Amino acid sequence: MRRDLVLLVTLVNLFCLSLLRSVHSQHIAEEPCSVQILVPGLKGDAGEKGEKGAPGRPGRAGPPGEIGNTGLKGQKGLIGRHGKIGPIGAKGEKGDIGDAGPRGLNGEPGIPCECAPLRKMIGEMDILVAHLTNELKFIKNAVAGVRESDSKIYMLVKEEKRYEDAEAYCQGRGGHLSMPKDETANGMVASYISQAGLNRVFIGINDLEKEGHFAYVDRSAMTTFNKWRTGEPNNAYDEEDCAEMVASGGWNDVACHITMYFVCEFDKDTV
Ligand code: GN1
Ligand code: CA
Ligand code: CA
Repeated sequence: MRRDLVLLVTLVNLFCLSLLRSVHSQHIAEEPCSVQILVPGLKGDAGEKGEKGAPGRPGRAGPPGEIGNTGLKGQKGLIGRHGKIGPIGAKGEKGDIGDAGPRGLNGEPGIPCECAPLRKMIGEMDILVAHLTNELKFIKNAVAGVRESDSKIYMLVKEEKRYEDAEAYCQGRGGHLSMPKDETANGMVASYISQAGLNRVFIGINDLEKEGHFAYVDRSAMTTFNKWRTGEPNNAYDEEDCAEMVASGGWNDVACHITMYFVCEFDKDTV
């Protein structure tokens, strides 16, 4: 500090000296400044303790603290508002049948009648209906086409029957299963079945009365004419007592219990 003061005084003296030189050149008589050398005195006694100062300014904001622990789960919220109505769902499966409803009121009393005669009449009508149904089939077969020779009418029946039932069917209409007794008659029946696209039909020949002795179904004797296929009749399996015609016109003995279509014949005289 003291050295600073000495430096200051020296600077002031230099300043005055330069100022004097300037004034002298302008002929001014007065001295423009006087210099006093100031020297610091001795250090005084310690002063009384000052009053407490005003509070300092707030410090700078500290760095952010670490992330705290997860807080406790909050309380359950209030019930939300109703959502919008959803789209119409797919149709469900049909449910089970419901329980039977309560029993209805009793009906009006019926009209008294004698039921036995009515039941009998209904039974007779049923038989009549069955008969008419069969006749209708017969007519359909006839309309489908019959074959005629000079003396006979042949009719193919496309209903599968056993031999005896087939013969009963033909007899029921005044005829028999067809009994070809010459080449012409046999050829007519053969072409009839082959044109119908069939392979076999029952014809009216059997050895039911005596094994190995074939006769026509009307019991007329088989004379010279026959159309047995080679090796027939053979009574195969010891059970063949009836006869079929195949599409070629040949005959074969077969079991009577099998079923197949058949051909009836009717005498023109009796039809
Ligand atoms: C047939 O079933 P199978 O083939 O032994 C026929 C017999 C004939 C035989 C000729 C129901 O017997 O009548 O004699 O072929 N049986 C039937 O081979 O058509
Ligand atoms: Ca036989
Ligand atoms: Ca046979």
